[in-house]
Amino acid sequence: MKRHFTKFSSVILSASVAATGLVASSGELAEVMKKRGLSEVDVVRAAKTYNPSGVKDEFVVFSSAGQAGQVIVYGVPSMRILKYIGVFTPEPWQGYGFDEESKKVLRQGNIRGREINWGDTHHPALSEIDGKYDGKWLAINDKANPRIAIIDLADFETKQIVVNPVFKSAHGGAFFTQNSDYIIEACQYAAPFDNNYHPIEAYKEAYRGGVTMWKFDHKKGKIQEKESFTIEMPPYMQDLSDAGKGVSDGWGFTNSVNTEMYTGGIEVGMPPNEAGMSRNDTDFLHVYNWRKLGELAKDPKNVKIINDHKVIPMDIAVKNNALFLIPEPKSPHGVDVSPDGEYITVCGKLDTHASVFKWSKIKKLIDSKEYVGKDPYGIPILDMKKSLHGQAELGLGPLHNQYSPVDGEIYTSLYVDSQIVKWNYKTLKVLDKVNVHYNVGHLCGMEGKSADPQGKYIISLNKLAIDRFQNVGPLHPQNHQLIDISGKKMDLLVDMPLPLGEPHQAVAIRAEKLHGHVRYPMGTNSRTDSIHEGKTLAGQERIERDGNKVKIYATVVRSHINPERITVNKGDEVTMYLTNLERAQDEAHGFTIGHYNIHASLEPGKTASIKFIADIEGVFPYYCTEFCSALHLEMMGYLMVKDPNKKYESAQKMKMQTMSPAELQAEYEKTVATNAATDAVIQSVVKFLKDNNFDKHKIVAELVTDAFDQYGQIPAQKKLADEAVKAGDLEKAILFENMIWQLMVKTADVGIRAKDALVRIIATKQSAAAAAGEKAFGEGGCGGCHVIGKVSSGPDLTGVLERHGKDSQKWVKDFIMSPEHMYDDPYVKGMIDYFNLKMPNQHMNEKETKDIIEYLKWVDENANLF
Ligand code: RUQ
Ligand code: CUA
Repeated sequence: MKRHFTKFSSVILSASVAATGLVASSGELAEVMKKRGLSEVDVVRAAKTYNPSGVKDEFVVFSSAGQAGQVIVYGVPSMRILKYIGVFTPEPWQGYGFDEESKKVLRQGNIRGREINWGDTHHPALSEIDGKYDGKWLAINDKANPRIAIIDLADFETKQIVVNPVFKSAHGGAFFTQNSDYIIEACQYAAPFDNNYHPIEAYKEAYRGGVTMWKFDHKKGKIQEKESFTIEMPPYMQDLSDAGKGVSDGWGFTNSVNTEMYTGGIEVGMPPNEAGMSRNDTDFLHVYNWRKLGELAKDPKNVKIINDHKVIPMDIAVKNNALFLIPEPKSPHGVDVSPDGEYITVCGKLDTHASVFKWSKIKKLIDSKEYVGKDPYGIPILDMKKSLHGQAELGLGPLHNQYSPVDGEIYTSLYVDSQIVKWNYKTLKVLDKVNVHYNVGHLCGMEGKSADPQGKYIISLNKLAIDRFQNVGPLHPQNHQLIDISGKKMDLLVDMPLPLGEPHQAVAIRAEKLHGHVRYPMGTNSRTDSIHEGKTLAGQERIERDGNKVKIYATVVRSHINPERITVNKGDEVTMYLTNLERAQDEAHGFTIGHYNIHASLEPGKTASIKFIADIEGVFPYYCTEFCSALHLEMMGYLMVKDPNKKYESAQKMKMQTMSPAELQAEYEKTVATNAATDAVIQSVVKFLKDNNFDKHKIVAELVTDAFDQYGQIPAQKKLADEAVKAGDLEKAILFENMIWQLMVKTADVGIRAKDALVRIIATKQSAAAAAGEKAFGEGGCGGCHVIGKVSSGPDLTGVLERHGKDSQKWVKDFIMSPEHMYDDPYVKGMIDYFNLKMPNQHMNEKETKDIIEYLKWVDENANLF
């Protein structure tokens, strides 16, 4: 056991001491380039996106996952995927939709009593303060089933889903207003607000479009449904929207695509929708004063209640000068407000132009009531020309815009041309174009739609990938392409396949604005952020029965689930509360019971519950689903479901051989001795840590806290072991002593990591050669026998450069490069006898050998630390 432990710690030590700083041999780069067919430009692009292991990204992107109803999180510039967040769709890894707490969130999304288990997510939006992203909340819409979800960026979990009470679809959302007072959600396909049947012939009278203003409590991160309202609008198919900011704060802007109010009917001999809906030269940009309407909505006189929800009728909005229309080129797509709020760019989609409207001009027309007419519903229309700053001819199929910190600089996606175009919305001049692959929809700048765009990159969210990736069948992944915009010309750096649905829109935030937790306060219901009724601490585990209702209060911690045996009657309603007692970062456990369609993810401190009717009889193993520790497979138990109406015959007991009392005593003593030896190792690490003031370094101090979490559990186990000895039950005592050893190993695991971190902090800096040597030492497997600072399966190497005479370095070099020639050297012979091992030829080349010697010099300089 002792031996095993030393090995174990040496593995940790050698793995974690391996440093960065490898120096490429001369010509290696050219060789790799040649082998892989890379040009110099390729290598520069690779270098711009490559993150060495452990290095984090500058920006974090939240991308819609389209039909998957989830959110994809990835980093820029590395384009590495970090997480999928379950939102409208069950997501088993996170237990989303499989534990009771998350089911409650998912079921908030039921519509008219019906469970809906997917979503067509389009537009994620980050919460804002003064128009700048604050990294607190993420909202995303579902177009198919008009809903909005709120994700908490403290733990990246979905906390709320609201259903739009009057819309039947919703595309133009989510968009936060500049201080996150409201979230805008525009309807897409016009439909009756009530839930009744209305013939399509009554389209103009009974079908409606609109914009819902969801009131948002920024502190709590919750939509307040009762304080939200919808602005009734004509059945024009309101589309993408944006909130005004700066000078235009308080106003909202929403495009539309079917002011023709065409309703198709191929089956009755009518031209298809696509022909009738794009007949007019212009559609309408809707301009509305949501702040004023929000005030009006507080007075019951001004609202109609439909499906228990406030709707402001069009005539009320018109009477209060809060709703206007401006013609815009037909069937437009994106509308995007500039960082200062003064310019509003509408993309033509079917028109080659982008139209730049100017807020001060619009405002002037509104203030002076200068209208060119009214639409059939009585809404005043402003003159298009007088509202426009100008138009720019960009190319075919302009869709969406993003901004950069350069004054007037804007980036627009061209769907038909498959290009990103950089231009200036003030001078209306096109500056550059770059080809993308293929057919771009949205594009994502770094905080590119906030009041504080960061520039640097644009991501092109392409609808088609065609030939870009390995063929994986007719359904292709999506293609996100990263473009460097820091130079005069745009430069496409890299492709990333996204295989989870069609990510319409993505938003990016500077990584340092995100402050995710690593653990919950003990016993937290993560979906409500309150202490869970089922919170269970160590020692409180229990099974409670009330008739046919069984409640189990369980805990999980490396590496056991408590309780380990649960017996219930067939038909019982079983609720199991599970609390993860861990405090250590990333020590999540998962929980499942076979056959019962159950899964929970238990991050440190979390309490989650599962509930089921035990309606099938039998024996069902349950276990932890995260490989959390060396004894992860042993982290299990049994659910036994028996039929109370059946008689079970007990099996005939087999006669098994058992240990003699003397053997038991010997094993007990051996176990205790192993523990004492292990504890001595721990104490030596503790001494080292204390001697070197570990508490001055936050990272080290945190690791030490984690280690002592484990160590602190030992006295209780020791007490149980000693009681068992007293009661004469050595069998049981051995098991408790084994448990103590488990806790010690976990302590040592983290403790040695702490020591290692401390050594790194206080040791002299390694030269590049020494670092390369350390790497060669680690990768060459030298650490398997040689542990720095210890005699292990081979001699300790501290001082090896001194102990072979004045030409020690040469001796070491020769020995590494061809040890078999020196097996007869008397010193080597002695060592072979002592360790019963021969140093093997590890086929190190000359450079590696030299580097290792440099590393050993560094070891000697810091010998006091090992
Ligand atoms: S959009 S089709 Cu944002 Cu371009 Cu949904
Ligand atoms: Cu806990 Cu595996």
